[in-house]
Amino acid sequence: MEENTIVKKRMLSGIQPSGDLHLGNYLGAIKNWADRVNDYECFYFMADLHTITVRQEPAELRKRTVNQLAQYIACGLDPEKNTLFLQSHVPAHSQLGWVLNCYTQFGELSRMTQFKDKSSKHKDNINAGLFTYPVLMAADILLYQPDFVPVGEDQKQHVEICRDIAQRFNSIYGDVFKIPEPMIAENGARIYGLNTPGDKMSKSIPEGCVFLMDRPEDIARKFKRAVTDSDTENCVRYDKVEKPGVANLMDIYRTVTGNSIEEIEREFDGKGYGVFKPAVAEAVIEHLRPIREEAERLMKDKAYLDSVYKDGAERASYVANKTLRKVYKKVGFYQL
Ligand code: ATP
Ligand code: LTN
Repeated sequence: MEENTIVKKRMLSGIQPSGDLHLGNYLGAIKNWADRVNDYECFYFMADLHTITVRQEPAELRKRTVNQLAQYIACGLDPEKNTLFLQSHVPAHSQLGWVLNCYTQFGELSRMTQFKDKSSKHKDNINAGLFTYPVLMAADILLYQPDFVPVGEDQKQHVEICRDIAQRFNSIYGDVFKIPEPMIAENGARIYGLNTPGDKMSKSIPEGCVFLMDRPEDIARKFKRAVTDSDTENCVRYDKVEKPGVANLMDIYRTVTGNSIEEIEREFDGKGYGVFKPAVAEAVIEHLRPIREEAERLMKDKAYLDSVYKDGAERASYVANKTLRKVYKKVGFYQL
């Protein structure tokens, strides 16, 4: 065990419990985490501190935070092999976040696309937390000294600013932080909405969004209404520019079946969308069925989920506090 901890590279990532998990989160992030569990030492957390940059209903947030853990585990993140924890249970995130705020420039935060997006969507609540969100995210990452941060493409910019902050800090105080690399999935890095092939699949457009806990009939209905393309070709061919809707369905199909694009084109040669769309729906339904069933079972076992969070917080705090102590010492905080 001790030996593995030294040899294995470390990964860390998080998802906000701000909505129900969907196929985009699963294929873009969680599935890749689960696939790598034996090769890396993994830390995964629910970023609840981040969720309040946008107003949340407290009871809902509390409920989702526990349910999301059940869904992580059901997706294959075994708590025995991964450290699964809740961000707010490890105070070091907020503590390092404050320090790093003082090593981050206003100008670089102003360039973050997520800030620009979210502040234009929530004009009545452009709070300081929304602006400094990438700094807290940098703290989340740097506390654990990971080699890789597996995220969807939309988060790449945040991992890059984290690297900049870490390099700046290291250049003043020596090698305090490991400089992490973003790890973007080859397949599934960006899953588009089923009815909006120009925009990423997102919980804010529920009709084109397949949630992990959706019932099979809802999944079937959403795929039935999926946008294919505006031409009359009716041919299953991978062309992201001319046929983004079809390419998106093919991307989904290939990630859940493991078949290559060529195999998929061959499988549906001459068959058209009328056959293709239900086949994708069926593959997704069958892929998600055991996940949903296991998550439903786990959600009823609150004592178990609490014990996972408790154990995870202890393990995470041990690693995080070590980094935080080093940072406090370096910047000159008086130690007892
Ligand atoms: P929203 O639905 O409001 O856009 P979100 O679902 O993107 O939010 P996040 O917490 O921002 O939720 O995302 C969690 C992880 O899932 C991140 O690593 C993100 O890159 C990835 N992800 C989210 N949506 C997609 C998508 N459509 N395709 C691929 N990866 C995605
Ligand atoms: N910003 C991410 C969630 C997140 C995260 C992190 C991801 C918060 N802290 C640290 C990776 C590493 C998002 O919105 N998806």
